[in-house]
Amino acid sequence: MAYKALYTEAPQELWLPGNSACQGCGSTLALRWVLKALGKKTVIVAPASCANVYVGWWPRSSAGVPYFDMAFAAGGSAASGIAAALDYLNRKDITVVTWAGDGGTSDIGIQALSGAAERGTNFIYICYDNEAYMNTGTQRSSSTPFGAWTTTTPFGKKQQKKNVPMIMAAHDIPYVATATPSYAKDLYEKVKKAKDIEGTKYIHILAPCPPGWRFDTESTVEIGKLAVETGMWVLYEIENGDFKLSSSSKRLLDPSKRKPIQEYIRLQGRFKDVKDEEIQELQRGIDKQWEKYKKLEEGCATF
Ligand SMILES: Cc1ncc(C[n+]2csc(CCOP(=O)(O)OP(=O)(O)O)c2C)c(N)n1
Ligand code: SF4
Ligand SMILES: [Mg+2]
Repeated sequence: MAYKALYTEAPQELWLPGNSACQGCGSTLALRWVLKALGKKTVIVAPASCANVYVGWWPRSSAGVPYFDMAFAAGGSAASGIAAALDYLNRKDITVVTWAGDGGTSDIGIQALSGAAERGTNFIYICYDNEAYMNTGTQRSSSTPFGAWTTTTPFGKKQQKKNVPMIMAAHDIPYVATATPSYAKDLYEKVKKAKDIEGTKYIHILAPCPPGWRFDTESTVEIGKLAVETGMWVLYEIENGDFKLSSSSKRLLDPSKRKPIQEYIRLQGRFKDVKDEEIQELQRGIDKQWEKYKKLEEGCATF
């Protein structure tokens, strides 16, 4: 029912069908909801990634809004230039969005993002996180989770996932949030909220990727749900420094309420060779994050 109301509230489709994304792409599913939340007066900057490919070529592009393919490192800086130009023209009605992958955010683009946040650039930076460099054939990024196979981690990644939303929270920007398209209403509402806030907003979206994670294309939404239900992916918002777990994650503060992470990883070929001790290490990293979130939720810690 909630979804019916959501479709009624936001019937406009600004991400068009027939695009060249893989079947079951979590990134384009998220982008569809992001554009429903933002509306037509939106400009997108997309650094090198799958997002440059699935948008297609003008005049047959799938984006119903202006969409700039950008150099890999320049997501934050190119958006800063567009935001400055719109500010000069006094066009406060247009929302500038960077739509970047995890490689373009957590690795090569982090300096431009950090600079834009430090300047207080008025834009929304959204990272769609498919946890590897998918456009170039699944190389690891600093956002790839511990234990996951990629072509550059053939025996599983040996490092834990970098926590970019927390890095952005430390920039003291007015809004940081996490999301996943499996919880579309939550995603839609967070983007809508970000639209009305002045300054730099950062949203990090977990975007399941069937070919890169090696799961069946019809399981995208289920995989995203399991990421949240097992505590692998935590949904929250940070508004002016106040940390708040979103309802689907808040009920998991008690670890006994979380599903075993095996339920999430067993559906994905990228984890098929993980050993028991590696699953324990993955779990240890997740538990450590949750301890931090618990303290933040209770107001006993700051960024
Ligand atoms: C400076 C530079 N180095 C490498 C590339 C090649 N390249 C294009 S997209 C890409 C991967 C992007 O990964 P990510 O940001 O995670 O987005 P995804 O492809 O997963 O959607 C790479 C390495 C490039 N375009 N520019
Ligand atoms: S590789 Fe993954 S993120 Fe890229 S288009 Fe395909 S499903 Fe989407
Ligand atoms: Mg990626």
